[in-house]
Amino acid sequence: SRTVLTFGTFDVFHVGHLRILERAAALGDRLVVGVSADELNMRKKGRTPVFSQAERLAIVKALKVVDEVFVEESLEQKRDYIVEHGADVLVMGDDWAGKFDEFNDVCEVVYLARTPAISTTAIIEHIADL
Ligand code: C2G
Repeated sequence: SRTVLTFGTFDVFHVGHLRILERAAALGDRLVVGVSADELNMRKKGRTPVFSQAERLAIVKALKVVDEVFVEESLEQKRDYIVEHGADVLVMGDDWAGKFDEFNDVCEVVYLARTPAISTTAIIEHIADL
């Protein structure tokens, strides 16, 4: 059986998030998702997510296409996470294209196209402008 692993913040969960998880799941038999810790998000994007890591984990975990979730504590632990979860495929959105090719020695690395015209930032701005 083929295990697929992907990572993300999944803050203010939207259809772009859903689509990438569906497409990731279709690449194997089991989908594992590393949801970034609040603390990692501060470092990555310079702001606290709207939804806490416990809330973001609960949402992602409840999805039909997701088999397992864990907290991604740091970007530097990617290789450990891949090995630990027995991932055969690492899937990332193409905003990360090329960035994880170094893991090609332990698993297949696939970048999927992002869903156009939707993002957490755009949603936050839309709501702020209402
Ligand atoms: N995504 C997408 N289409 C969008 C928006 C997001 O396909 N319109 C994808 C991203 O490419 C990513 C996933 O949804 O693969 C989660 O997006 P983010 O929450 O923005 O996650 P990110 O900050 O890229 O986290 O270890 C790496 C990071 O934790 C990845």
